[in-house]
Amino acid sequence: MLTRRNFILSMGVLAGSSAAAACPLPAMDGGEHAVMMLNANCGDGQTPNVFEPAILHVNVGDSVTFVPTDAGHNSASKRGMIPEGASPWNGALDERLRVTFDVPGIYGHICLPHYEWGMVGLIVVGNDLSNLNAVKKIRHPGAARKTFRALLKELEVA
Ligand SMILES: [Cu+2]
Repeated sequence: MLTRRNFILSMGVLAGSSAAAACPLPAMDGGEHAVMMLNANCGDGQTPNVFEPAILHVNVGDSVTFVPTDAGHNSASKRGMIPEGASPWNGALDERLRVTFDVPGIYGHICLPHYEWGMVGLIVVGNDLSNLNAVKKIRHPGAARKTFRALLKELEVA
């Protein structure tokens, strides 16, 4: 029987477990990767609206699933920030979207509602940085400029 007290207890357990479970990346098999869409950074719990990981390295032919761990986000490839011949994607809000990467190179992607607030990420396929200069030329509004610059710098020194 669900008494009021039990109801409150079970709500507490649910809230606690979902907060703890939000951070570790979902387990994926070889060739399958996940990027979580989060309201706050796992590490510091502060930086709002992030892709986790912000930079993901995958092999040619691998797939990435954008996971709507938190609500209100999407992933869309940024025009001019994907390799020539690659297909763009544009996930709906809260959509769990799986994208397969057959063309090597750097892919920049953004969350449309939080683009200006710096919710952006990079996926590098096949360790290929040959479109780096093209990617760096793209202009961004607000905090996206700073975040993309920081992520691209991380790529260059890695
Ligand atoms: Cu977002």
